[in-house]
Amino acid sequence: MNDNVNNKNINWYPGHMEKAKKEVINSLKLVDLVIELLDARIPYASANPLVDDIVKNKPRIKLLNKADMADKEITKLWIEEYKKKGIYALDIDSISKYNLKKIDEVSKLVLAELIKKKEAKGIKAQSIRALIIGIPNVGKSTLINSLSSKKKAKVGNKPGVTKVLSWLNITDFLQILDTPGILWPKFEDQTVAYKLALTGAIKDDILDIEDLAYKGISFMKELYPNRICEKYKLEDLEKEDYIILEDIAKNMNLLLKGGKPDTLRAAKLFLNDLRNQKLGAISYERPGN
Ligand SMILES: Nc1nc2c(ncn2[C@@H]2O[C@H](COP(=O)(O)OP(=O)(O)OP(=O)(O)O)[C@@H](O)[C@H]2O)c(=O)[nH]1
Ligand SMILES: [Mg+2]
Repeated sequence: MNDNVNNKNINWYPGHMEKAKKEVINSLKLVDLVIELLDARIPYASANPLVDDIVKNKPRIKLLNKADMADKEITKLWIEEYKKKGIYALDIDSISKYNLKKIDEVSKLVLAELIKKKEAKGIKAQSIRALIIGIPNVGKSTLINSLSSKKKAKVGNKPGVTKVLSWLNITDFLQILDTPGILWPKFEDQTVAYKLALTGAIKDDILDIEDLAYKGISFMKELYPNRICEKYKLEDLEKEDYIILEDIAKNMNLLLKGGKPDTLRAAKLFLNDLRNQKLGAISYERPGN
């Protein structure tokens, strides 16, 4: 399927993702552990529904990255929820390196059985091979770089930076396979698609920026109303989202010739603010809903 926007429905599953998915499946037999990297702001929407099928029974840990951009209290709830379900999970920040030291601990817990089996056969615990899987732009390459002492993997703040799979030696004991971000062929639930787009997993070229801004406004109205009111000097949120975007344009003095509100510029400003934490740390999802 090509990049497309059809009837405003968001879908992005270019050929390179299908190819990467096949390569990941082929590489699975080479690894001991799968690291599923999620976005702490959207732990549900950033979980690729294909992963269960792809990973099957391989030992797996879930890491909630970009925890610095999410609501700390809500992230805590997510971690508790995973714990209840017997899933090994950890919230991390790959830039400040928060909690990265604990990855080792959690990996060892999940790999304990494998290590025991190897030791029983007289094989000393040798290097562990892990594969990192996640949606585009979630921070896979950044995490790998932060775990290793040198910068090794290419990173960038747009989806689709890593194009090929590559092995990276993290320490003498750990090798990690970096993979390109993978989405899935169809977003059954467009709310999931909007959350992915708002957090930067879908490239902007295929998105209707104003439409996306309406969705962002709608989330903020529901979750953090005071923050948008303060930031854009809004007094009344009991309006249609497109009117609120016009109000943002007016209050921020973004006007077209003739004085009409420049809603495209307002949408870009708002999305930038949302994505760059100018509206604070945001959790778009809570466990259980
Ligand atoms: N605030 C914050 N930003 C992060 C974190 N981890 C990564 N980033 C940023 O997210 C952007 C994407 O990082 P990459 O490491 O290139 O993401 P990726 O998952 O490898 O992306 P693809 O290769 O495109 O699939 C970069 O701008 C990083 O600086 C984090 O924990 N917190
Ligand atoms: Mg990458």
